[in-house]
Amino acid sequence: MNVADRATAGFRQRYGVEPAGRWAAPGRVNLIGEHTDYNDGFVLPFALPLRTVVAAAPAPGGRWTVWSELDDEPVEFGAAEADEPGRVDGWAAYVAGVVWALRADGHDVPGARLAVASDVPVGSGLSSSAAIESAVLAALVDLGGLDLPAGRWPRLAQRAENDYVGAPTGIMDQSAVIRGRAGHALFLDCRTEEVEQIPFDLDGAGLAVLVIDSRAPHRHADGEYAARRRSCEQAAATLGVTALRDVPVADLDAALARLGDDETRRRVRHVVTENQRVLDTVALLRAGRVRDTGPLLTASHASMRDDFEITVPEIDTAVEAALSAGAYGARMTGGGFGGCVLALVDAGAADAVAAAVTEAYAERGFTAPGTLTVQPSGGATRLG
Ligand code: GAF
Repeated sequence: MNVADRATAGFRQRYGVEPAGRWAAPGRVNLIGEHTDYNDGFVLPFALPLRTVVAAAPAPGGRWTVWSELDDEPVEFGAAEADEPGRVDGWAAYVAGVVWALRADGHDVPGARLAVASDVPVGSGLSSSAAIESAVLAALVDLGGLDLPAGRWPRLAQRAENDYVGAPTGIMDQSAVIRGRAGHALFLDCRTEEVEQIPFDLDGAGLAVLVIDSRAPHRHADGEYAARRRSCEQAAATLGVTALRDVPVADLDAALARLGDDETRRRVRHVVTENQRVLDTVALLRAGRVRDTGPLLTASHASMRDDFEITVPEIDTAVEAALSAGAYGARMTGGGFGGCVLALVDAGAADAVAAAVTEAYAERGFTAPGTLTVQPSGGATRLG
């Protein structure tokens, strides 16, 4: 059964009636621009064909009931729990967080019954959290007839994650998941929230993006993510700028000379050079030179490995094996400490590259990786 049918069937089975509609939001990968979003910088993600679907209908009484195929038992909460971050936890916190963010923004959120099904793997760094937040947000906006233009959705969904769930993430994932467009990568300026849809025609170039799920357990990901963010913010304060976005790559050496310790210097170097790599990648894509972006992807990986120190052995192994098997470029995508690698490969070589990574994993005794090829796909939408 496909994911939309699973959501509908779950809704019928759980609530005994038909849903009023179904809303979908995808996962994402980030082509390039890692840990730049919360530094007011640039990112270039795209939405995946893998989606989370929410079947929903209004419910009387101002309460919310959510069932997910991840869990037998539905979770029910009212305004009191939604208004106090932390009262609802686990996967349902992403749902309660959206209710909270909408209410905090002054909206009269309708009570609802929801059923959630998803093809976005949880804990693989493909933004399953942004997908559920965004699908729920789309559903509640429609069901309540709320006056909330889609341009404001990413910030609201981010607020749900930052302030209700408690993860200090940036604006990239929710933007990609909400604003993604088929056949395009989303060039986002995280300071101004301006976006440009950049054509990313893999088929036309005879290429494919292979996504490799490292299956590495997330090791201390939350604490390390927050630590990276703190160190970037402290460095910006030391340098007297609003955010590291304000350090142009031409001024990097001068900026590094003003920082007291080597670790901070490396963190700053990653962010400043990564912003430039995003701009360079966009320029190549605008010129239709998709294949030539490969070295920038690989340079981004080296920067995450050596300067930002957010990779793990499984991830580095996947990148090295993909490159040895002929990928034009490969890099970890997402927050780090596990998650996925993406590799830019000839369309006809994707299987061979996947097999080479699987073999390298077996040699090192790692759990076998997951692999799939993906196309840039559409963002959050109502299915009907
Ligand atoms: C995670 C966060 F949610 C994003 O905001 C971003 O910082 C990313 O890590 C790293 O680029 O996905």
